[in-house]
Amino acid sequence: MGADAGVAAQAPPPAYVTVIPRPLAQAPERGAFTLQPSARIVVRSTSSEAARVAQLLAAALRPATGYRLPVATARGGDAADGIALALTPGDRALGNEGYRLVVAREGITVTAARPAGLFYGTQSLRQLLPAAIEADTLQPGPWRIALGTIHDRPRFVWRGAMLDVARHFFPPAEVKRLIDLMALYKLNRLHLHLSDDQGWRIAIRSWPRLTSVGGRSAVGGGKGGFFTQRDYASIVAYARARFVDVVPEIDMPGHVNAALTAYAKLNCDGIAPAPHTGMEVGFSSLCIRKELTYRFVDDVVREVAALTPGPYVHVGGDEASSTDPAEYLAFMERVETIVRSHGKRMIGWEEVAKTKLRRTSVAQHWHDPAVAGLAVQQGAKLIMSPAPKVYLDMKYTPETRLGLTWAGLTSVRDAYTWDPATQIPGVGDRDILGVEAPLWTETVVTRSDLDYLVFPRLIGQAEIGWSPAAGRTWQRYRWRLAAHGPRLRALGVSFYASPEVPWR
Ligand code: TNX
Repeated sequence: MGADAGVAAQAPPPAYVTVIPRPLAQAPERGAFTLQPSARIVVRSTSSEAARVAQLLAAALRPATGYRLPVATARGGDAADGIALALTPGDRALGNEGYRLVVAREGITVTAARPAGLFYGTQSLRQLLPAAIEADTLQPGPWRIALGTIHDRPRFVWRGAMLDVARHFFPPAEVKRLIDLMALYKLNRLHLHLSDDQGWRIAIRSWPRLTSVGGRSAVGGGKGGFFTQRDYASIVAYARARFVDVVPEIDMPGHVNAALTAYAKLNCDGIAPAPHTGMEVGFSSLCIRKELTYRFVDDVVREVAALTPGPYVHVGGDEASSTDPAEYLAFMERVETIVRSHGKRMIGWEEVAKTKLRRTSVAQHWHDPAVAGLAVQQGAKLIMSPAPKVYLDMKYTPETRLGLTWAGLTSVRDAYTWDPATQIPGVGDRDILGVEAPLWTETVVTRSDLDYLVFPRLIGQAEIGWSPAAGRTWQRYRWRLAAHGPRLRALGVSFYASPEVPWR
């Protein structure tokens, strides 16, 4: 804690201040609760989801503490010297994701109306413990938690990250690790960009060459890779257990070179192009006037929708500069109908807002506020991913060894100091589902590359998506973020230690 340990006793314990995303309300008190080796986690509910939240908490705390932390189910009663998770479905005040966390001398209680809220309460609890709690080996403790109360609920329902597995492939274990890190910061949507010019990354049973041929390329000539449907289902289940919905994206009608290499018949001229291993965009298109194209789209969307418990399928629609503009509009409208016919709602990048959009569809703003605004004019909602603020693949500084610069340089401060409700004239909170930070992977090959660009900027996006805009300042945030340095190190995250932040 360094200098802060000397701060007068009436100052709030740093632990509460440093919880990210900043909770709606918090009241630290003097004193601390110490987690004992005999502590239990008690679930006051018969919900199996609540029990699973308790198991995840126990699994998170066991390695560093070495405690057994048995999970017990009890009606009423208290969790003397332990942690109680109480589901109170009647108590709707905190919504679907809110929670109340009370750290008292006698024990800790998390209360929520829904299991997601319990889960988020336990994530705040992790952050109130010393950073060493995140180590995967036994640590000395003691495991003290400052007394106090947190009352919390998110501003937006959509708090997302996107991973492009098409430019470079990341196997299921890496995706699950990212899900774990997202969950710690209460992010709840993982958008997977599953296909692009350089590779097709999800097995489609009715079109097997998409992966057997289209999956074998990557930017820079790497070996590529793909998810079997089983791999993909295991990612979806892992995410779901952590209250993250996976949003699959199949990009069309542009960004399809990998599919076109796999099936010559999808090309207007019937000739398959060579695999693409460069970084340029905008040169490929599905053949809009072939009926086969719509059979292809229907098959792909059907199989992807069947693997998707969440309500959305993302169909890209961006940068279709090799598609005739009128044909683009007709194509996207048909695609929206196909997505709906498989029981899902369509998301597209903002360009889809140029078409006649249903109110249940969603556009993702990345580049042009005027185009994104067309979606809101049609009654559809927006996901906010303005590139200069949230694109995790932009360099931090000119010296950053990875990343691109087309949207500018994005320092940790730049990534934090923006608000979703002030990006597009006339577009406010009620038009916005939330925030999503994409990692495009043209320059990202390894786990440490990924860590370096994603962290710490994603943590700031998590706060923007969850916390009230009022009272968010860079000066306070940089100090609070600094406290996450030891935590990220304990988690093995090779974050960019930006000099803008007074890291501990
Ligand atoms: C733009 S954002 C793209 C991607 C690139 C990215 C690189 C968007 C909808 N399209 O194809 O990977 O820039 O930053």
